[in-house]
Amino acid sequence: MTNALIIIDVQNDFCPGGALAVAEGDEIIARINAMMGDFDAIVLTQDWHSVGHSSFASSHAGKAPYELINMPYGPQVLWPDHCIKGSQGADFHGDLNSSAADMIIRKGYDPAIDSYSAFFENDHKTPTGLEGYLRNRSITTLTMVGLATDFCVQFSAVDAARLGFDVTVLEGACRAIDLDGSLASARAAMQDAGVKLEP
Ligand code: VGL
Ligand code: ZN
Repeated sequence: MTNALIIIDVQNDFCPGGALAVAEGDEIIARINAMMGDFDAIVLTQDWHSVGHSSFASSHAGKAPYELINMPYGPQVLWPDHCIKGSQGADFHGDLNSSAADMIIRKGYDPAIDSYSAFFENDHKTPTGLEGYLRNRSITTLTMVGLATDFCVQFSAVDAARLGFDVTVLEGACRAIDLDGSLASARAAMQDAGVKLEP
């Protein structure tokens, strides 16, 4: 068994003070740093959007953050502008031991489509390349932590389980946005997909 720790989007914009702050988002960092030594591979993901990205409410006249719209690939929550490539908000949080990463995968760089999952864009078809990287390294077992439980962690975990990886999400090392019950539905979707939820 070869295992990887997949650390989702521990970036300034998802931490307190950031553009799309997740409550207590920074409180998971010490635990994540401390567990890095238990894995054969460390993968960090980074939400990485262009200015004017289609997931931003500011790109749609008359729309406000957290409204839902229909995109060609399905429903899309509109977000405040966040994680603009190269910006300080898109940087990893300064307390995260990001130098331990073997691989950094960026997602959401196509202006026309959002990408919550580390494996596929939100059309559920266009791959990011992470699956190939993990298979080339004979990695079968994934532990996922990071931000946000109900968006990028959920989509990444469900895709990984569907691809046949053995997936555990450590909920205590994640924090949620929790929009209109999204945390409860994310937990149910992960369990239905065969993802193990542990504290
Ligand atoms: C995320 C909303 C928009 C996440 C990324 O990392 O969960 N959520 N972009
Ligand atoms: Zn985003």
